[in-house]
Amino acid sequence: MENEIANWRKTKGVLHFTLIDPDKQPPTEAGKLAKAAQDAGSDAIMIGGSTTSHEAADATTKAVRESVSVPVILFPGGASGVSRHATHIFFMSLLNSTKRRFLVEEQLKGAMYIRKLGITPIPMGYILISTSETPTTVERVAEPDPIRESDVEKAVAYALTAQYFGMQCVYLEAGSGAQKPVPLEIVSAVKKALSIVVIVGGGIRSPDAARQRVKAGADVIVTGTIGERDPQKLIDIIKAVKEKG
Ligand code: 1GP
Repeated sequence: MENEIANWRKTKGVLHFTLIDPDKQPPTEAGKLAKAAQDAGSDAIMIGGSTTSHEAADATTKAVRESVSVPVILFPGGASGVSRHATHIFFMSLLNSTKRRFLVEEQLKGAMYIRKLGITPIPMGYILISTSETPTTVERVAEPDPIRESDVEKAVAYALTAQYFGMQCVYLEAGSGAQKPVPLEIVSAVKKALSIVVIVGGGIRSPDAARQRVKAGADVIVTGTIGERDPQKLIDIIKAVKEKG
């Protein structure tokens, strides 16, 4: 299987992906948000949420695909998030979930359908880092084996597990709307230990927060919430991600 995400990283440098949650706006609005993100320099649009229905995911993916030319990558909370309108799908296992459903069951439900639709899967190890006192939605749903901010070695062990499973990338996730992003110590320790692509997201709301995580070794920065609230901030964050050295 071709490693597209590593190829994008090689040719385009550090990447920025924009996450759109189908539950947060109607499809036409999602299309406009995606277009604005693409115009601001975002390299791909991700579509997903922890509680999204198939109808919402499908309609939003269609509207986004019609609005942009960058890859449209599904980031599903489960098999219901699969849509034929996407170009790619993160075929992901939530490695520190304690629920079999998020480790392999939803994937099993979606696999045959993905083959039939011909969407390109990007195998990904998804790792939740608990940075906030109030659990984020994804934490409430996934009931993770907790990785706290100081559990650097535990985070590295999970990330290595993803690499040894043969996954193409690892996603260090603080959760959408997290009070604090993934700590720099975890980003840099994971980057040092791994040779696969390192994606970092959740709670990144300033150019500085993005820049620091790129310096720590992130290959891809994901933002969601900020693009909905403050389009100018999104432009500044993407600029920071794309700064050289
Ligand atoms: C969530 O990492 C993404 O999966 C984006 O999080 O909405 O906090 O930017 P934010």
